[in-house]
Amino acid sequence: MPKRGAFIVVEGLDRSGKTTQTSRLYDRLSQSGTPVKLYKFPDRTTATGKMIDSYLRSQSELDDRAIHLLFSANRWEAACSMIKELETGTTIICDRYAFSGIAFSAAKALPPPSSSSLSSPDTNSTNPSKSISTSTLSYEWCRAPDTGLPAPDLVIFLDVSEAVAQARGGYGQERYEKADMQRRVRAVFQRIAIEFPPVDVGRRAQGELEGGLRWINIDAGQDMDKVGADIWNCVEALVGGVGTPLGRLWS
Ligand code: NYM
Repeated sequence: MPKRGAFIVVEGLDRSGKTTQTSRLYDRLSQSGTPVKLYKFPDRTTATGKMIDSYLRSQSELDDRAIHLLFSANRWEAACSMIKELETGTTIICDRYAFSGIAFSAAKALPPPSSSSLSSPDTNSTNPSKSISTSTLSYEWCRAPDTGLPAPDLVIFLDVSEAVAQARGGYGQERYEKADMQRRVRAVFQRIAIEFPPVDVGRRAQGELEGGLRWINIDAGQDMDKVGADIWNCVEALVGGVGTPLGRLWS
């Protein structure tokens, strides 16, 4: 059976350097002759993406559940093409995916990080004027709409401290780009990471990375070239393609 392309997701908080690192990785792979495609979610060019963009820029208001489902629909719109590309041998690099979906939505239902508990009910929505409690934005609820999407082979989480993120020029103008929200998002990302078996990056043999989703944290506070080298160290074993069938999320 010919090998399929590898599916590699890069996740992280805002200001973690994902966009820089995914485009560098894309360039490196294409220069080495690997068929590769770069995706970025949200894809703001589609119909759902335009609604998401307007929400993120605070030009429109949406219920927390409605925006969560739009982010998921935005991925589902691309799922068929992604599956075809992977199965015909193209490697996919993806800047954010369903893990951001869970992290940013479930974070809205968390209490302030100092007393953080992922099972606590919400008292602190990003939009307190809403009549329906955001306590329904549970971790499980946020995970559900992405069930069945193609599962990545590898998630690289670019881990950046609040101090480093702030030193990079602070957060931008978009919704969620606030220190308190980012702390909550980080807590949910940590909750997601513990669901996956740890990977010893030093033993990054292909066999170890194949056959199920793996999650790797990389210190994104380092020099940009060092972060790129650490990413390459994880990805290299998958560059020749993957011999196991493409998985589906949360199964
Ligand atoms: N975001 C991104 C979500 O809230 N849910 C999602 O499913 C995804 C993919 O959108 N603050 C948030 C995270 C970011 C924002 O992302 C836009 P970017 O990478 O800044 O364009």
